[in-house]
Amino acid sequence: MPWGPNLITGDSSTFEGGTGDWAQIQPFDVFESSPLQAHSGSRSLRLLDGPPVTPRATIELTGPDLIIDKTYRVSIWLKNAVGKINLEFYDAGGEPATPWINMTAPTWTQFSTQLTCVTPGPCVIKLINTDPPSVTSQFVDDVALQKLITERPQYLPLLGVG
Ligand SMILES: [Ca+2]
Repeated sequence: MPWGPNLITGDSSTFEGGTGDWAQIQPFDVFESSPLQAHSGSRSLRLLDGPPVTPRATIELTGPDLIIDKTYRVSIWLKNAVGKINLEFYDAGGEPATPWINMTAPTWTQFSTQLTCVTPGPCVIKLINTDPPSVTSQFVDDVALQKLITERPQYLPLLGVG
């Protein structure tokens, strides 16, 4: 599917100079821009929720406004997720078309989820550690939010379009 340019820019996407606009909702032990791993550039976001764990340690990014009835995709690259991390994506009304995916990724792997905006306004992207404790760091890089450019006839999800 043809996706538009990344609507998330700077450190919130690349983590090259910091953690951008990401906020800790339930704190991780480590939440930092790190040179230990990078999917692109030289840094990524390092997350660690070591014991004693924070239940459902969560970070959140408030993204740009979504346009009603338009479809958007959020994607991230994830490495070293031996536990489970959820990627959640909501519109301004908290309406998740596909509310979350579980991610396990020993090597750099791209995950994405999408929704069609029901309530216009700023979207929210969340990463939630759902299976603590993690004894190793997990790394996130290249966060992208893209709008579907060309509306095509809707195919059944089972056809795997996308
Ligand atoms: Ca990077």
